[in-house]
Amino acid sequence: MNHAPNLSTADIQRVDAAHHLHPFTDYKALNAEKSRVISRGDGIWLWDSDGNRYLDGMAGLWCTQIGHGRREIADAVHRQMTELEYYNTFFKTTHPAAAKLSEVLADLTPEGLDHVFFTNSGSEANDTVFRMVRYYWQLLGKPSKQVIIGRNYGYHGSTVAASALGGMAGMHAQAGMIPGVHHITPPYWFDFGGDMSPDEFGVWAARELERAIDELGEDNVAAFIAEPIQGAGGVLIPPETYWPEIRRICSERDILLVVDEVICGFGRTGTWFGSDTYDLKPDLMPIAKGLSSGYLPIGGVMVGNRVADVVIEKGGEFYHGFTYSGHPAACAAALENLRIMRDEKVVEHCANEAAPHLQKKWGEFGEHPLVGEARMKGLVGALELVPNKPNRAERFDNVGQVGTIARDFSFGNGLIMRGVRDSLIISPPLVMTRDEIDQMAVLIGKTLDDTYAELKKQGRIG
Ligand code: PXG
Repeated sequence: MNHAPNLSTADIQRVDAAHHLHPFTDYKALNAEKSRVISRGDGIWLWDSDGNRYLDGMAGLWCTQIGHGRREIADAVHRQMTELEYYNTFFKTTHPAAAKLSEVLADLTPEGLDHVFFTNSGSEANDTVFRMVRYYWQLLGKPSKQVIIGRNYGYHGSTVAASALGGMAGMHAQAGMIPGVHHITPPYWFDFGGDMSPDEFGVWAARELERAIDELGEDNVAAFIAEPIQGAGGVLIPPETYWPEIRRICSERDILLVVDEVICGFGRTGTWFGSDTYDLKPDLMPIAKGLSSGYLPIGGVMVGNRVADVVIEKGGEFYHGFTYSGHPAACAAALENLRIMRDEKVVEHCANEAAPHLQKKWGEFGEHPLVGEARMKGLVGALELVPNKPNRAERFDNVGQVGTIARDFSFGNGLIMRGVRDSLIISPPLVMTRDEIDQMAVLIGKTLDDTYAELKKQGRIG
């Protein structure tokens, strides 16, 4: 049912501009233009209120693994809402959907992650990490272990703790930093690799962690938090040497490994979790997004036995939780999403069909005169746009402008991609068919050509 049946596009834009403060938005700049009003979704397609169709190359916001408009999820949520629309999971209480989902997640996630703490978002999941990590070390009699090491360009959410764990300088500048968080260089060879080969750089970047632990003192370091592939930071795919070296360091040093699977989880990299792709053994694993394919808000922290045993056996009450932790309707949406993903072998489809097909196209885009690097893993990728190929050190002035120009051409061509600095990012639904990928590739090619022509016109490339 349309809840604004009598509103024209112009009416919606007007009331939106008057009253709605959007996330991550320059309000004056937005109000000088107009919001795009997205009003319908089906499969990989979205429609705006004027009937224009877009291919959703970002799967919503890195989350609609199964695509839009699956009736089964609406039906499952409807059933749950008519039976028990809400009850909490505090005070020795549970309900069937939360209990069942916790069992399914323990089964699906990497070995040893047998418990889940439910949240409503990835940000809350990372706030939960923050508290649980420090609580764990307190319970072990090591309260000095407080510092959590994250990475520049990392993204772990937008609450105060989650944004501090992330490495987005603009967010830190606006909110101030909280003490006890330290950031290291990310494994972003294209920007920071210098003269090193990707493999050499992967080891160097991993050893940043070792150097940071030495500098801060192992007795003060509680954990390292990282995304398997940094998503919002620009799809930074680490060299193959990075994660094995991080694993070595984490096993030699007395710190916890927190693997943020909010983007990489639920099939994005071609396995159920980025931790499967990179053979990681997380102590804590935040999840969200693809857990419900975004149909309702739900997240959580998978807690490994090392931490769970201490928190359960040694801890008293853990003073933490949200009114909607394990909300019944959200759990029902997640359960049905995971049923669809399993029954329809969505992850296998991604790994064996969709990702190899898109990766072939990606190889071709790497040849485009505007593209300095085309990287992809599973169904998440980036195209780095450069003014003077193959010189990877040379970048456009006013970082972000060219990425925005390209992103706007993409929208104009009916394809939603994201611009991050001067790269174009893609993270489409995992259910894309080969034919749909072919259609998407045509739009990406056109976007690159349009951007190239525009930059030539502006005299920004030779
Ligand atoms: N961890 C990771 C790895 C994320 O990508 C979060 C945590 C926070 O999740 P919530 O549900 O609190 O948003 C995220 C979220 C972007 C963009 O512009 C990325 C995210 C959110 C909003 C925008 O790429 N990722």
